[in-house]
Amino acid sequence: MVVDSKINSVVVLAGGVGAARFLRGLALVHDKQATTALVNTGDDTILHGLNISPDIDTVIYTLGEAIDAQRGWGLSDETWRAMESLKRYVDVRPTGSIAAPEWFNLGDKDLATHFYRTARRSEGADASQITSEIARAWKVAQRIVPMTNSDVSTVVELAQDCQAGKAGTQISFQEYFVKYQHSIAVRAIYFQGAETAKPNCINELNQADVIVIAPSNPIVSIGPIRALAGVDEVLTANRDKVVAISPIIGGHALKGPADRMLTELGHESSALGVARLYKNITSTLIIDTVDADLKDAIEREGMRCIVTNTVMSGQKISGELAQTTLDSIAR
Ligand code: FO1
Repeated sequence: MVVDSKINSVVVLAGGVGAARFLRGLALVHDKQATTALVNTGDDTILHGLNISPDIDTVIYTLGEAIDAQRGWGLSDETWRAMESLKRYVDVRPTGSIAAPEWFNLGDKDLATHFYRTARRSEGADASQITSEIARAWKVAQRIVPMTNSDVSTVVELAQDCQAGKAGTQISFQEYFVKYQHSIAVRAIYFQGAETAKPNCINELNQADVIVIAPSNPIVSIGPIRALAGVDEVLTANRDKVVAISPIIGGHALKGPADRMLTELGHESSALGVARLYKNITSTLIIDTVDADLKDAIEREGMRCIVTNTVMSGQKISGELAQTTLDSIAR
């Protein structure tokens, strides 16, 4: 392990897959005990009465070397017997009942995590405590912290009439993402509960040597964290040590709906569009080599721009990206 002597604590603002891969790379070049991931929980949902935290679990399973690499979510070597058994109840479910939601796939091994989280919540434990217990169970040495201990829900407003409802209907993020495979147009995103929710890690952000905005969806992964009272102010005050990695490469997201969502919400789906969203809170933006021609335009927005390979197709590249990210602040 290489430990950069100038850098002690690193806080990473994190969504799901892209952030998890970045954190795995960071573990190769920076002390895990001095790394905190502040993770989006706007995607959290309750199904079958179970509390499910997809981004938290994606980060923990990835760092615990247990993620299903191909799907990017859930556990490897998973079985689906509970989901198969659920189908029996779909036919008897009364109209209007949301019991037996078979559109959201919960693997048999993954279910144990949701059982544990739900049981601990009913005992009164808060999200931070439960998350640290789950991380410990997976032998994850980094601090994994939910963005807040309060319930904040990302809600998506439909732009047009579609199978999910009429234009203007609001649906949960997981319905948008999983049930409708993010194939429906959106016209607004809300983070319900964010105004009154207390963010975690404000002190850690102020004290961090480097704050990384992971290559996650700027609207629905980083957006909920920024929507919590005081977070943008802390990032702005610490802008010199904030570095972001663009999740948009050649105008497209590697996974998920970030590119379409940016366009639908009036932003440019490019690394320059990402720069404009982050310019008040970020001093440095890292973009992929395919976007090298955007460097000058990004720097005209008032940020430094570093061009490198950001496609984390393997651990070596993730480690190199993490090193470049730390070096960009510690130079
Ligand atoms: N994503 C899917 O596309 N389909 C699923 O059925 C699905 C189930 C699932 C279960 C547990 C979990 O932690 C994540 C799951 N995801 C699934 C991924 C997840 O909902 C999204 O990738 C994130 O919310 C977006 O970051």
